[in-house]
Amino acid sequence: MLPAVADAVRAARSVVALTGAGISAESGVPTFRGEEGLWRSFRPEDLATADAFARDPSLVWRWYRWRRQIIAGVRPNPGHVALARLEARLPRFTVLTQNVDGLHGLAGSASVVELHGNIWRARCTVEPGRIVDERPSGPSCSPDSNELPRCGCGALLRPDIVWFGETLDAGVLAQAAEAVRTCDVLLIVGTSGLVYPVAALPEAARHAGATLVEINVARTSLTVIMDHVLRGPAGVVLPALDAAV
Ligand code: BJW
Repeated sequence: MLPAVADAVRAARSVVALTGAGISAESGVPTFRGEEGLWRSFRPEDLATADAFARDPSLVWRWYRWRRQIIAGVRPNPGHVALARLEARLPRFTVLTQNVDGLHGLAGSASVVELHGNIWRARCTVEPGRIVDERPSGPSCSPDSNELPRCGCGALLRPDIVWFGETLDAGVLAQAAEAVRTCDVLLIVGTSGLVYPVAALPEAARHAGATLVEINVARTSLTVIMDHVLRGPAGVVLPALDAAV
């Protein structure tokens, strides 16, 4: 199976990697679903919706500060690095990631589209165009802080993350749709494929004639439409693929 995937990647004019929480699991970032996923201990409707933020912004910010602390302490793993290495060698390679941890960029990937935002950015609740970069340091990273971060205009800041019931940035979604429509190979790495509209991208790629490859430790809702399945941890499978291409 790996040699066939390597052949397809080598021959491709354009490759896209669609990644999810599973690629960062080996770095120590918790996934959302599954045995040890965040949604086992936290209810998404209490933390990851605009209603939850309106009800209790302190609770939501505490949760994000806790996650920022975890992410501040981790490094990209061999899976992230393998994607960056493939990008450096192939004619066109794009990472579409649902992850908000920024680890693809840290690993050296240059062409990265962050579909669900970035945990290190906050944005104004009144003027959404005002974005504040809050990289590790300062009170916004300490989970003990109850301080609510504010924009220069005085309004509350919120995490620049796409919550349930919110639409993805139209430009970002259009970029993703174009990338999958024009790719020859789509690598689908460490995602359960349950969250829309991102979960519809593999079908769009298939419709446009791409070869679909799933890299995951477990079967997912997308497995049934795959051309190839590489079962195993992304931190092992992706370096093996990089070596074989
Ligand atoms: C490994 C591994 C290793 C582990 N190696 N693999 C139908 C159509 C359109 C929309 C909807 C619809 N039905 C419902 C909706 C609404 C909703 C939705 O999709 N709900 C579903 C849950 C049913 N979607 C939305 O609300 C989206 N907006 C939208 O659709 O706007 C239009 C609209 C507006 C109003 C009403 C209706 C429509 C927005 C979704 C935003 C999602 N945001 C989140 C979290 C925000 C909080 C935060 O991060 O701080 O994004 S949800 C969460 O799930 C996070 C992730 O990016 C996303 C995807 O999760 P992912 O990455 O797949 O992780 P897991 O944990 O699910 O899976 C991990 C995988 O890794 C597993 O498969 C493991 O096996 C694997 N793995 N270790 C390889 N080492």
